[in-house]
Amino acid sequence: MIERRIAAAGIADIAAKIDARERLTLEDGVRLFECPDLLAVGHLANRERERRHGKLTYYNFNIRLEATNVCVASCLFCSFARLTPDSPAAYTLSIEQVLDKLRQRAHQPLTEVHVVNGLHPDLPFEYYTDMLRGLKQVRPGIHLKCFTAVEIAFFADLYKMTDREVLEKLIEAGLDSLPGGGAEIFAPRVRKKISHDKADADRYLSVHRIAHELGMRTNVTMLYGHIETYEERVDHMIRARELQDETGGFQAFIPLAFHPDNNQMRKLPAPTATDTLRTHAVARLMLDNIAHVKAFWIATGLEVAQQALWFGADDLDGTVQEEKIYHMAGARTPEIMSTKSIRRLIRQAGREPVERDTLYNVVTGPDEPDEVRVRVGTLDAVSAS
Ligand code: V47
Repeated sequence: MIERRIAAAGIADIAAKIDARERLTLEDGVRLFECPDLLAVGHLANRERERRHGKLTYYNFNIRLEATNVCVASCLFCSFARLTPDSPAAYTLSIEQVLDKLRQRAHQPLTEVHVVNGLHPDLPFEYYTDMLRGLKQVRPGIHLKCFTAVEIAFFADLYKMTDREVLEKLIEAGLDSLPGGGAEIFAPRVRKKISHDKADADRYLSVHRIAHELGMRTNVTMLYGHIETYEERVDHMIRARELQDETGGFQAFIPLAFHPDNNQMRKLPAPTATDTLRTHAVARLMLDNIAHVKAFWIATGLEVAQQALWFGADDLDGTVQEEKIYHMAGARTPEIMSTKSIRRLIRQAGREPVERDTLYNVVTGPDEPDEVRVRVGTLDAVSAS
C-alpha cells in the first residue's frame, strides 16, 4: 500500500536507493523537496529514523547563556544583535553575572551549558577563557558547548591567532564542544546577501574540521525558509555530509526555521509547518552519515516538534531556559521546558524519551519515571513531586 503511494508520488527510485544504502544526490534531494506527497517523503524519513533509533527520542538538561548581544556582523535575519555597546538594548554581562546564571541553577541536574554570543569588538580574549574556567569551577563536570564556528573565526582575526590556536586555548580553558550555529546557508549567493560580513562557508567548515581533529564533537545547523532555493538547501546538506565523510565529528544536523519578527527580512513570511516537516525529513534522508536530526522545539514550535519526530527527527534539544535569539525574532514557544514536560511531549507523540548528555550518553532512559530529577548536594536524585 505505502509502496504504491511512494510510486504514485514519483519517488520509488529514491526509495530503492535508500533501501540499497545508496547515497542520494543533489537532484534526489531537490525532488524530495518538490514531491507533492509530504507523507510519502515523511514515510521514507521515518523508516530511516526508526532504523537508527527505533522510537527513542533524545533531549538534554541544558541552559542557554548569551553573554553579549553586541555584534559587528549585520546578518539580515538577526533580531538579537546590537551593532555597538552603546546601542539601545545592547548588553554585555560581566563574568560574575554569567556565573551567577549558573549558580542560580545549582538545584538543577544540568549537564550542558550552551553559550552563543554576538561578535563583540572590544572584549579581551580572557573574557572568554575566564568565562569557561569560571563555569567549570561553578559546576565541575558540566559540558561546555560554547561559541559558534563564526565566533571562533572572529576571535582568530581579532586576537591575531589561527583558528586552531583559538580552539586549543579555549579547550585548555574548559571548552568541550561547539554548537552548530552560524552555518545559515552555505551557498555564496545567499550567504553574501544575508550575512556578508562574517566567516564564509569554507571557514565555517574549516573550523569544524579543526575542532574534530582536536577531538571535539560539534553540530551543524541550517537556517531555512527565507531567500534560499531547495537546491541551495540540499547543497548545504551535501557540504555538511562531505565534511562528515572526512572527520565523522558531527553529532547532529539542526534545521532552524527562519523567524521574521524585528529583523531586516521581516517582510518575508515564516516557513510553514509542512516546510518544516519536509526539511527535517529531507535532512534525515540526505545525511546518511550524521547520527541525529534535531527538531529544535524553540524554533519549530512544540506541536510541530512532536510531528517532526515522525518525519526524521530523533532529538528535541533540551530544557534551554533563557533563550533570546528566537524570542526576539518572534518565537511564541515557552522559554523553558521542564524535563517532565519534554518527556510528556515525547510520550504524547508516541515516542520514548531518553535524557542524554551532550555526547549522547544516556542519563535517564525511557523506562525511568517522568518526574523531575532534582539535585541534592552533589548527588542527582529523583523527586516524586
Ligand atoms: O546561527 C538567528 C539562527 C542560530 C534567527 O548546536 C535564527 O545544539 C531563525 O545555532 N530566525 C543560533 N533562526 C542557534 C543555534 C542552535 C540552536 C539550537 C541548538 C544548537 C546546537 C544550535 O540561530 C544562528 C542563526 O542561524 N538564527 N536569528 C531568526 N531570526
